[in-house]
Amino acid sequence: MAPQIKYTKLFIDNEWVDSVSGKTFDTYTPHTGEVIASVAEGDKADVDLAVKAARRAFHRNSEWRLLDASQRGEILRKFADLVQRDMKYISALESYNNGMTMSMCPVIIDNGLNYIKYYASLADKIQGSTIPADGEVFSYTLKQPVGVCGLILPWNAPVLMYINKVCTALAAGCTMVVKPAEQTPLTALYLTALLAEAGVPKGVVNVINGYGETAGVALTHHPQVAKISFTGSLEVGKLIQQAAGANNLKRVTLELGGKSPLVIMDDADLAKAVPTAAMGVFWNQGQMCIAASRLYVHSKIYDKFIEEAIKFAKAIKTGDPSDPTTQHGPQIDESMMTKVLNYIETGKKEGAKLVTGGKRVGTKGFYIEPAIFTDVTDDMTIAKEEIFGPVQSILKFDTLEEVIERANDNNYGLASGIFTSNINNALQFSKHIESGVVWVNTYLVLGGQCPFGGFKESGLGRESGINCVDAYLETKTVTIAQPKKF
Ligand code: TXE
Repeated sequence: MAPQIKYTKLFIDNEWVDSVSGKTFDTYTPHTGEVIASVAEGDKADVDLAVKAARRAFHRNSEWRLLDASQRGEILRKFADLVQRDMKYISALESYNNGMTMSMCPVIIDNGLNYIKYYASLADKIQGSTIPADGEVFSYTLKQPVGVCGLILPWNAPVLMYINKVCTALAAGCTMVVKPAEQTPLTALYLTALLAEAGVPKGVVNVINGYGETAGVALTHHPQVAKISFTGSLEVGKLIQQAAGANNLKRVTLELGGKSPLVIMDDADLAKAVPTAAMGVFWNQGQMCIAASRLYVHSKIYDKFIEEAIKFAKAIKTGDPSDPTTQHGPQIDESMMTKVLNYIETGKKEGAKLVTGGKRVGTKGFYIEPAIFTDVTDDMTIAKEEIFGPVQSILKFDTLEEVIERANDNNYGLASGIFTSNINNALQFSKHIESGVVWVNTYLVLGGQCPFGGFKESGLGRESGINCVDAYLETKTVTIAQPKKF
């Protein structure tokens, strides 16, 4: 049964409100492509109101600013309890609006709980330092929240993205305006209701549903927004950095795309490598910035690996994401499905061999069979560009040195992996690969404790990990004259 949709408006100053223009837009389920709700459509006027509310909540005498840091942590802990309480409902809503399978939603939201708890425990560990400055002075630093943050979310993992950005900003003591992706506003609205229930004071978290070109642009150009944290495309990431430079020099964190290489050495444990490599690119229908979308397999095991990989891909169960036995759901929308299918056509035209899958499934909803290309070469489009779909591109290599060179020859640098039973291979690869995350004999393992972000055009800054709050803080040095050093 479809989950009931409880919230569809904008959230400003802890109130659910219509947009100033009164406009709404439809949101769909990718399972059938049918409309499931109309949500209030915010634009510049609504962003202005939300930023004003967030500014008021950031005033030095506001309820939020006067809370003890440990109380911010308490609110986040309460939030975690509420997410746990409503786990089934949130999973169903995420699956309905995003198409993520019900076999995956609870796993990912459960992981999200760990992130919330981690950020909750960071709230009262934000501290400056005392400094042995030269001269007759005493110096120390204060770590202070940067101000109003604009948090712009993608559609590929809406709950986890919301948790990651909102809870870090809350731990740091910031106030914020969240813009969910236009494709997936529903879970962000529900989580915001839970934050209010957990005791977040009014104006601290505001949500404006809307399109990137209107609400997103208004946020990134707003002179009173001190920081933008964005996850999405490289193209928009560049626009955001330009907007920050052209305006008030907002602080910017960018988590962009990837074309992540996964290397299978000839000494790898294939029983582990084959399924891990497959799920590394097929999980969430390949809609992951960390997807293992360039799979380099050693020439000595190339044929055997491909045989096993095809078997694995063929056995993946595609279908209705609300069925808990489904492993592979739909792409987010028609345009993304078409984009992926076009990449598959390009792969064929450029001479790669499509050995399984790659066709649209049915005519309703946006399903694509998990696809494997072999005989892929470095110059092919499918080896260079982010596809963001269930397409495994397999390339052959002979030596570790060679594969490191080839893997690094890409503008992205988000994630990478290696399967090997030789520790020296693992160490060499980890040292020389240009990526923010490296997995050895595993893939897709993420947690709140570990910094996450990219080299090169995969982004700017890191999320999660012990220093994640730094991106939401300013450091202030205070130097006090002393009559005499003592
Ligand atoms: O991303 P957009 P799209 C990659 C992936 C995908 C491609 C396009 O390759 O195929 O991007 O996806 C908001 N100013 N990733 O079109 O447009 C938008 O409303 C401010 C990788 O969905 O970047 C949404 O909230 N904001 C990825 C968010 O940006 C703007 C996740 C992302 O949308 C804006 C998603 C603007 N000018 C896609 N234009 C990852 N890194 O995980 C759009 N937005």
